[in-house]
Amino acid sequence: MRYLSPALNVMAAAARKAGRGLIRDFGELENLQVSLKGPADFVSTADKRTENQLVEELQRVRPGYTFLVEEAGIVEGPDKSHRFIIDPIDGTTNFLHGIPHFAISIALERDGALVSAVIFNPVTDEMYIAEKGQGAYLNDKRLRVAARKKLSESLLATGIPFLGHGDHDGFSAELAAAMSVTSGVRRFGAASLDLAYVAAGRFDGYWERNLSAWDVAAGILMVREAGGVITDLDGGADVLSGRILASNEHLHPQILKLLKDAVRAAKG
Ligand code: LIP
Repeated sequence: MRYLSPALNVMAAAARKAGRGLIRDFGELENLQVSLKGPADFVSTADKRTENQLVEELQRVRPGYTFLVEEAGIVEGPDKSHRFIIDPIDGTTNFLHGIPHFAISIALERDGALVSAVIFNPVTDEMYIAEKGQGAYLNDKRLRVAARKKLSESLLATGIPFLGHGDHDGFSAELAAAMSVTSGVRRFGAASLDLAYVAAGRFDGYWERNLSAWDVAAGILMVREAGGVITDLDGGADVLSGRILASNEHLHPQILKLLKDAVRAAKG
């Protein structure tokens, strides 16, 4: 790992520490899956406990910073120029169902710009880090987005809207368009890891709507620092809006057009 700023160091250490607790909770879940009450309450407790632990840990080393976190929302600090954006368990539904694909996601903003990011999957022990201007890394390996230029050779990832969420017809049109011109579309269920996988060149592109800032903040920096392009679904800069498209510079305009045309055609 070539460069770890003091801030990134504390973020990675906090994620590793909280990850150990999540692994214990994930192990416990096996016993709860078969119980009548089910594991939902247990997971929501694990989610809150992990969030509290991360906030306490980071407040200790960076007193005064502001926080935007999934469960508690905004935790104001006197230092308004620094903000941590945290998802304690991204991929909660996977976690709940005993699927080992979830992550702790932590981003740091300075004066409104994303400057440091950590995405940690404690099950696979994959630690993704990025620092503005210093690149993105998976454990010790420098990350670079895939170089593919043709949609026909590309593997995309997305998020499927579910009960009570999102525009199901619009998404069906997008998916139909994407599956007919690419070599595949995946739905893995953790936005932060989808973005990390784009940064690592595993996925050639990823789009999703109805996300929250904590799902994507760390992943946005990861993709940028791996040389990728990330915009909202109008091609604009509002990437924390929760409607995002990440890819390389060759595929990004092609995917953007594909999705826009699909939605336009579906709306008639
Ligand atoms: C989830 C995402 C997932 C997305 C869900 C949800 P959570 O985050 O990462 O990929 O499809 O809508 O937002 O709720 O597990 O932190």
